[in-house]
Amino acid sequence: MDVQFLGCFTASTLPGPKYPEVAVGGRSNVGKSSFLNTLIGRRGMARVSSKPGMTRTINFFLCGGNKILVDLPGYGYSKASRSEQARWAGDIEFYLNGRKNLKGVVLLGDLRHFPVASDTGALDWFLELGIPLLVVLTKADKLKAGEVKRRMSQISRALKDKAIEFVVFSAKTGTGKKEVWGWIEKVMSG
Ligand SMILES: Nc1nc2c(ncn2[C@@H]2O[C@H](COP(=O)(O)OP(=O)(O)OP(=O)(O)O)[C@@H](O)[C@H]2O)c(=O)[nH]1
Ligand SMILES: [Mg+2]
Repeated sequence: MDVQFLGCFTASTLPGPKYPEVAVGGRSNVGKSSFLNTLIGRRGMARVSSKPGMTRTINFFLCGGNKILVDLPGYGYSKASRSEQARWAGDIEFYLNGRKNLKGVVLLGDLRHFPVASDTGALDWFLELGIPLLVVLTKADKLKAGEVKRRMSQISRALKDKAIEFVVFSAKTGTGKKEVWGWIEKVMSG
């Protein structure tokens, strides 16, 4: 697939809506940028770091010439200054609340720990947007098959009431990539 990096933006520099968009949010260091790289099949397209707080702007990737995947800054990065954290939160809020061509949001969680408190907060926030939501549980490669199954049934019980869809994913092995693309295509064509 042809992928083009369109740039890093903040609330005041966001480009006008041109193509349908799906945004990827989640706490800092959970693996959002790695998730995007695996989806688009480009290792270094979105910058990844073992230290939290890597992505500090809203980053746009044009995929296949007709859809945009959006890498959001992570929340809960405690080492950033208060004012910087407030700016990110403001950027994310501005983007999510006002984007007419936003067709869906992906909330990334760590399969091992989901839902931590900040995930629950983000889940409610994203649900309130009233657009399709997919929970992606990443880093599945860090668990044994039996553990993955156990976590999946726990999480499925936790999400059942709200009828939230989820996919188990690994940026390392590509597990879940097909399902996620299926969901993206579905919400973007809707
Ligand atoms: N084993 C494994 N490691 C992963 C996976 N996804 C991400 N990582 C690692 O987790 C760390 C954080 O990944 P990033 O993709 O930078 O996380 P992020 O959510 O974009 O972080 P911020 O931009 O700081 O919010 C890196 O060291 C990645 O290599 C995965 O599926 N499996
Ligand atoms: Mg990132």
